[in-house]
Amino acid sequence: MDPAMLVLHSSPGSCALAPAIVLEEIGCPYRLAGVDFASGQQRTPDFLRKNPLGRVPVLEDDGLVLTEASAIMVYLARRFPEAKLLPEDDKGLAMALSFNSYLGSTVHVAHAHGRRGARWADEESSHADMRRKVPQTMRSTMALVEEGKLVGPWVMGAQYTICDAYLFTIAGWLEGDGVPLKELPRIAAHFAAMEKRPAVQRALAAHEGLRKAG
Ligand SMILES: N[C@@H](CCC(=O)N[C@@H](CS)C(=O)NCC(=O)O)C(=O)O
Repeated sequence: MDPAMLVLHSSPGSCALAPAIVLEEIGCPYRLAGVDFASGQQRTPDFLRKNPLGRVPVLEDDGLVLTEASAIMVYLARRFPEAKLLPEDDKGLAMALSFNSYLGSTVHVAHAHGRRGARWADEESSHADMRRKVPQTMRSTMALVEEGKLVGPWVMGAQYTICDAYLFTIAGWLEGDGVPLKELPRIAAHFAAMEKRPAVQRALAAHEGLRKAG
């Protein structure tokens, strides 16, 4: 393998789909390295050296080991500016970063309360309480996206950006979190438009390949 080749560590169904979509949109060569959650590969010493939190995504690029989906997407968009995946003006850039920060720090955390309650509490009764709350918090946090943050047709308006990859990834969790996508028609339309993009189809197929291999 070319040592300079980008490597994205990912797991099917995870937020690492978003940077995988960004890589596919850019069209640069990269390797998708599967992390098998079922066997606890994210907690092996080898993986913990890359991310001590034991989480995907992790991007490796020529000595750089980068965690956090939002940062990885910004890094990729700036490393490959010709793909035009970030607004160039200050206000547009700030709005894009604001949107992705909201998804990462608020919506993703609401989702994680469903399956990863042990991050925040020890008692099973606390985990059960957190799980019950997920449909409500996912609905209310995504309602803000539906009602204003998503400009349309893409998140930032006419320009397709890294925000679209992230929104698609998180919108894909809604049904499993007890929120029918049809209740959020603008997000549903965005989701359908994303599904038509060849880059999105390639990223999904690559993750399906990881699922079959795992
Ligand atoms: N804030 C991190 C969250 C990463 C995260 O929670 N990843 C999940 C998958 S979506 C994970 O690796 N979970 C494995 C575990 O908790 O064991 C980011 O945005 O990258």
